[in-house]
Amino acid sequence: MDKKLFLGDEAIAQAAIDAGLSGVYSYPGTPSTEITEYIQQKTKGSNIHSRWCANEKTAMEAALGMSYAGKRTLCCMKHVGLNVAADCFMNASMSGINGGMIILSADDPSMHSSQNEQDNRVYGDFAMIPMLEPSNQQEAYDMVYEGFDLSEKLGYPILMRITTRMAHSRSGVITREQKKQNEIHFPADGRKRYILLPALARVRFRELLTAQDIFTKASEDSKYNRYFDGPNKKLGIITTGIAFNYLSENSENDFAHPVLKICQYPLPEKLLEKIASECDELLILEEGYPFVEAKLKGFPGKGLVVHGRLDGTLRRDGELNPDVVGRALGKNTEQHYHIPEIVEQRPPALCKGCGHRDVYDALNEIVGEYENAKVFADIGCYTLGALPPFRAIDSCIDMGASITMAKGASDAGVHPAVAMIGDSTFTHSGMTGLLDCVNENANVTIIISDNETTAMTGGQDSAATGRIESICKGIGVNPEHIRVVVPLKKNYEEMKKMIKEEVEYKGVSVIIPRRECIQTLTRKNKKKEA
Ligand SMILES: Cc1ncc(C[n+]2csc(CCOP(=O)(O)OP(=O)(O)O)c2C)c(N)n1
Ligand code: SF4
Repeated sequence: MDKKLFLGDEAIAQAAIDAGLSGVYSYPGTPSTEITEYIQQKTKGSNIHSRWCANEKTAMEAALGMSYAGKRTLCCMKHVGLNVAADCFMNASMSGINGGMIILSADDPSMHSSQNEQDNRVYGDFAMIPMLEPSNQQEAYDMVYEGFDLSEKLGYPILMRITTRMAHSRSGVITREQKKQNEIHFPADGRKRYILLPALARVRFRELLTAQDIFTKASEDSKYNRYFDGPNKKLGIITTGIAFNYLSENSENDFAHPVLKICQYPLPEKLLEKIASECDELLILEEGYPFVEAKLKGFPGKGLVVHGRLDGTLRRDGELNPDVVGRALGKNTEQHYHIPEIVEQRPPALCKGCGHRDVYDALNEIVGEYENAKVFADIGCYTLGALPPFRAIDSCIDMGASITMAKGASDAGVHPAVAMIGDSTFTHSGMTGLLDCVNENANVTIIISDNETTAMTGGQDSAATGRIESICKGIGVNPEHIRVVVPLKKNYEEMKKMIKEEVEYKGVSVIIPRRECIQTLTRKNKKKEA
């Protein structure tokens, strides 16, 4: 046993390694990225798979394949990544697993670095699989360490949901003994479970429905779901995940009211019945959507008075913190956790010398010549082209949407319809959209701004490096309209001319401005010097 100071993400990663992990399959996304990076660092040279995947769907499918072979596997992503992996996710709840499988979703309430604040507990509920939601870093470690056993015992993947502060704050964590990896072994009833033909899937779905009582019993018996008695029963408080920490910060040694701490789902019905019958009213403290609150409002025949995000006791959006929780408890809390003005007012910007800057300067000049030009952008550093001084883009919806939105707009008659996408985003989910464009010879100009890395999430390897031209050719783009340029001031006129020519070309064209991200380049150079 060792005590270490860990980020939540690091605690999860270390626990997976200690629990006999054979492979982590992930695509980067804040606040989940550090889990895979930690495993990459700590297991270099070992037989544990840790290379980044092309997207979250390929990651989850590979993880399911490893689990099929009997080994323990972890699959990590940010919350919106689960939308991409949802097809596999929903169907993995039908097939079940063989080797223990934990799917880690890092949600981002308050949208510190995301385009929405979806609460992925809804997905766990949707797929009807057990979920874990730690209240602190030690629990995150323990849940993962024991979670593979739980997954193997129940026969289903486990969804573990964390939020930004859990991922990115530190605490002392006691680690446990290293377990051996599982040997390869196959499921005895493999073909009945993993071939989801309708006749077999119907059987599996009934089994999943039957398993719900077992999952609920596991929640009721779980050490992570705890009832704490308190003297004032006018109010009972239910917390989920990290909200328990925030409540504890607002409490003296003991709780003034009964508290039900929920960190394992499905909801522990008996414990809920206990607190509902003992207390006059309930206050629900949960990070994200009013997930528990909404279920309790419909609790059959109880007529419960339930306070939370739905009745305005807490804000409907945004993350919780100890102050927000204090105010919901009726305390006049000072705002300890306000954002310093100097930070709040600093807008994000592309780094000085970034290649995306040169691309936007040239693009702005060319599209400025057309009345109805639209630039459909995507997700990455280049999304910052939305802000001054560039104001160069008209959309950013989800990874890959630039190419397909440009196609749809072009179908509607927009010209020029330009897509602006990064290299990693292109291989994540832009390639299939390019195929749609090629199949219909859509009149679109696609700029794949290639900085040879996944810069926005910290410079992870990009699956596209060294192969964008061949991918485009393979998909069927006319090689004459695959153009490469180095986005530097000295090539500015050449870049403008290229964009103009391809915008005027009636068909699919791809322009690849290629220059390494200066941040990754600087890091590489520093390493060389050291
Ligand atoms: C579905 C999904 N997965 C992951 C992310 C996190 N994320 C945002 S941008 C990005 C990749 C950016 O890389 P690239 O397209 O190469 O552009 P760059 O930042 O390098 O300019 C990632 C992984 C996300 N927003 N959505
Ligand atoms: S990190 Fe790299 S890609 Fe992102 S803005 Fe800075 S230089 Fe550009």
